[in-house]
Amino acid sequence: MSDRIVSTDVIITSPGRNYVTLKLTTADGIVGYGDATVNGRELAVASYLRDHVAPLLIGRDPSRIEDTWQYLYRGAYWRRGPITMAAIGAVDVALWDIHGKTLGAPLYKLLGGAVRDRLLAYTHAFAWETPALCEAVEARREQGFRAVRAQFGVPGLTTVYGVHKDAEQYEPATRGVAPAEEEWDPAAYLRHAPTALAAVRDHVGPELELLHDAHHRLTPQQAARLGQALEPVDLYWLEDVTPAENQDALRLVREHTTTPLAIGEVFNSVYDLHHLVTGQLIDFVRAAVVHAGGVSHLRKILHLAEVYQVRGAPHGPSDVSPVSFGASVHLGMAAHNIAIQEYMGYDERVHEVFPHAWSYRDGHLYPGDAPGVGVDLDERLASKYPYDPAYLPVARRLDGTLTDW
Ligand code: CS2
Ligand code: MG
Repeated sequence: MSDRIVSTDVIITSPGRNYVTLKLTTADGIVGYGDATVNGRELAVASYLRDHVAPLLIGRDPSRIEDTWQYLYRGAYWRRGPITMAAIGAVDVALWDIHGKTLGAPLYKLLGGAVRDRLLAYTHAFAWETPALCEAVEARREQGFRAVRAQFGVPGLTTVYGVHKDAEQYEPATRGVAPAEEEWDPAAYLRHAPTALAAVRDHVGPELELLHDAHHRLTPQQAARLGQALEPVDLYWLEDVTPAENQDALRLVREHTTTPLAIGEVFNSVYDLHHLVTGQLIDFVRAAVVHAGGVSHLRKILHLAEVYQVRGAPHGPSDVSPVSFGASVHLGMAAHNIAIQEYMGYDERVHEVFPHAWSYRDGHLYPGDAPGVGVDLDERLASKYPYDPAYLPVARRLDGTLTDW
């Protein structure tokens, strides 16, 4: 007789930042974990799982991964959206984890096996001033990274998202019951960005891959101008230039620049990006295992993208837990058109709470050969870090109007 799911648990822990983890246990005693973290909306997805999904899972055959995905997606009248898709993603990853453990095989072997020996990673460097930014990028290269995202301060502003003035790592969310407020001025940013990034390119030479993230804050015309101005810098990509809802914006940007474009960390399903892919308006799709319905759905997105020579580059900030990050590394090992995986890195406490088989070495990621996803949860340690409200900041332009994410 096939195995059955006999219990479900949703565990929220905050070892430096909040994570939501789904734990499924089978009658045979096999445990699978899935990540359901939605930065700043953790309790909403925990409730979706506990109140609306967990009761449907009891008694199910855990090997029916695709059927369970279809049941949770098509069976719910209210489809898509970040909360629903993160919940479905958590179930999907937990089921793949159980499947791998049942068969004694690491996830990437179940996804068709390795198509590469190692997965290229990129990480972040930031500094307020340009000389310090050049040093920060160089320091990342010394740690072995071959691809680095560079973010910088803007003269005239006092704050810029992702650029902490006195910290080596940045954390996207800040503790508290309401978002912090930051400043934003597109004109000041556009005056400064080409100079800052050209200085970094001069400093590091031609070989290091450089990336930059505009965090959805430009109009199509501003984004087109920026893309053009950055062509001599030879970026690996320019990310999230315009708000994700207005997809036609990318047509205008595309028509004016050969700078490669990446978008999609906030996309939840293939329906959010199919026009971008089929219209060949982007070069990289950044959807993540956790936010785009798990391994099963991200794989479908990648298959569509493959037809149009659009490559995958999954989102991997600190707010993607080591569980779905691990699943993403397995997928990156097995999916031919994944180009690169973001690896922001984790606080030491996070590594301790989520012991994992995946590893980083010399600019690359390795999934490891533990069965399933190969990431555990130390529940005793997790319970020492209770949920602590934290939010992404919001930004206002200099006249006080709220700007886009
Ligand atoms: C960023 C993230 O990693 C990235 O590319 O855009 O820091 C993003 O802002 C956060 O993950 C939002 O939760
Ligand atoms: Mg980003």
